[in-house]
Amino acid sequence: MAMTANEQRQAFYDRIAGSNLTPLWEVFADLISAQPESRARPALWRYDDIRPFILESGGLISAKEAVRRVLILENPGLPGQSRITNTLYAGLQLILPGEVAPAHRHSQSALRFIVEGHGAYTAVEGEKTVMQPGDFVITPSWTWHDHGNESAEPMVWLDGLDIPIVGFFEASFAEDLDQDSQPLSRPTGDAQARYGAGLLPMGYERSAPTSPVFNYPYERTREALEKMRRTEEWDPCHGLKMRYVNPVTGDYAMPTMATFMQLLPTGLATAPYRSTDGMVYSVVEGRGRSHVGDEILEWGPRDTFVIPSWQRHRHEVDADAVLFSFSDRPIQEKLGLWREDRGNH
Ligand code: GTQ
Repeated sequence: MAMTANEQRQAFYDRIAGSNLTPLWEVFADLISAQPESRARPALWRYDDIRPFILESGGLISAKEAVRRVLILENPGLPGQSRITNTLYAGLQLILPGEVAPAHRHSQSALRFIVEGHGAYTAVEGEKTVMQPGDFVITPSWTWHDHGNESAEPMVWLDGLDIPIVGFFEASFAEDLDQDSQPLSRPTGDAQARYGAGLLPMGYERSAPTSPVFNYPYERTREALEKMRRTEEWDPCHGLKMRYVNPVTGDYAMPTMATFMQLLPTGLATAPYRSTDGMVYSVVEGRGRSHVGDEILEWGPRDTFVIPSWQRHRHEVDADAVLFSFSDRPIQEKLGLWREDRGNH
């Protein structure tokens, strides 16, 4: 019996598979889609729902034994992959009074966004910074960092790392320091004074692509938003949205992850928006909801939510909202890939 065209093709595919060959035409539409087709889903983690689990993890393992005691926020569309978007990792890290998360360094860049607690510290390259809710703290690629809690309360922060990106490039290196806490060589506040006061030391040149400021305190960010709101210049899609910058270059504070803080006033309903960078949000203040496709994410203080790449969304605000967010936008922009779509086009 003569083979059908399909059978002929399949037999051909089977034969060439032995030579590590496969036909493009069978996979073309998957490889080169007309539009982004994220497998990630919109999702929200209500802090009140998951806080008990975070605290429970504190009774199961110490920060030292765990190295980092973190519950990973896994996108429900990407199970088992330790990622919140296709390119980004996020987790909630707990450090209890008296604990130390031992010093290590790795190729992956990390951001911390403080969610609960007061006064724990992160040490980065010989300087400690004390953290408060709403602070944005950076540990650049390949810098030694350890965390400790000398306060009387548990501290929880959102970790954002470029783990899937570094994994994609197969460029991961990591090592542990031979002591839990790194030696300190600079007083607390040194980086802030040197690089974060609208001044730079004469002759200062920086080769690293990450901002030398490693704590952007919420107090200052919040005050900037509050002063700016008086002009009532609201962007229809974003309200009042600011990006964190590297003061040396004016670029994003980190080379792989963009970070933002935005203020959305009570009663605002934003215009539909989408962009090619999937966004992770942490709610600092206020209440509202985000409509993402058919889903509605109802958010309040300390909640985390994610909007995948190219999913049209809009926000409705019940009470003055302050939202921190991060995405892979710097990389996409450098590669000429980033796109946005404002409104309903
Ligand atoms: O604090 O260094 O959530 O290395 C994942 C990996 C946190 C950290 C994470 C890490 C860290």
